[in-house]
Amino acid sequence: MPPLSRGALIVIEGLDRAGKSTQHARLCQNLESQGRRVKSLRFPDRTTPIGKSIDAYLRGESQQEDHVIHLLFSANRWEAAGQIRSAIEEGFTVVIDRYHYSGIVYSAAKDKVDLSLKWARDPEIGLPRPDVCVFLDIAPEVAAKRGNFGREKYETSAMQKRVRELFYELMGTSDGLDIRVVDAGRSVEEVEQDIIERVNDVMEQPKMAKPLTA
Ligand code: T5A
Ligand code: NA
Repeated sequence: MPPLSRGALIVIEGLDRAGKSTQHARLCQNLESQGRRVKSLRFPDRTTPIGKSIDAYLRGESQQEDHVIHLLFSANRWEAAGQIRSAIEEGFTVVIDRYHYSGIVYSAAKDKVDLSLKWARDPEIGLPRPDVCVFLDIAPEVAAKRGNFGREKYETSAMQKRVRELFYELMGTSDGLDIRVVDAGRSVEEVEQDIIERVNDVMEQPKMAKPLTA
């Protein structure tokens, strides 16, 4: 393992119940067992004051106007942006469970004329840009059969179908350059192995920790 001047920024993305948190935990362990210092984060971070508002909204305990909740999700990332940047500079590999990709796609999936992918992306400009985003792809029907589906706000078949379409639309933009698709409909171990391969590809030469651009 060659020494890195900076750590890599890795994101795990996908539909609800695609297995992100399961794979996020395994990836952190795998990277640690390679001898790397790892910092693990997730969005939404439900522990901050903004995160608590998001949590109440997702659980149906409070209402938010669609643009407002979008900006709260984005603000929740900006709260952590400085921490992410310093960790990378200190040589930590930062692994995040959901990031701005979810932020953009879930809001745009509401299909409001004034809530386009572009509108949704603008508040994210300037956040640390990932070296790689592994997108766990799964058919919404398969995801819906996994544990606890349907508990939170966006866990309906119509919403998940639209979210998946928009993830593919996003892959056709500059964000797509960072995305690697992994078939998440297989066993936990098969998905894990695929993720390690995708991540190892970029680990040797992480990019220059650039911010997201317009
Ligand atoms: N959101 C999020 C926005 O709208 N804007 C934003 O900016 C952000 C960041 C909450 C919601 O917020 C939205 C998106 C979401 O709708 P969350 O807190 O990440 O986001 O959601 P969670 O409920 O924590 O996570 P998910 O529902 O997305 O589940 P995961 O993490 O994808 O799946 P996981 O690993 O918990 O697994 C789910 C179940 O499947 C099993 C697991 O054991 C578990 O029971 N499983 C498998 N079963 C079979 N085969 C496999 N390969 C399996 N892998 C896991
Ligand atoms: Na999760």
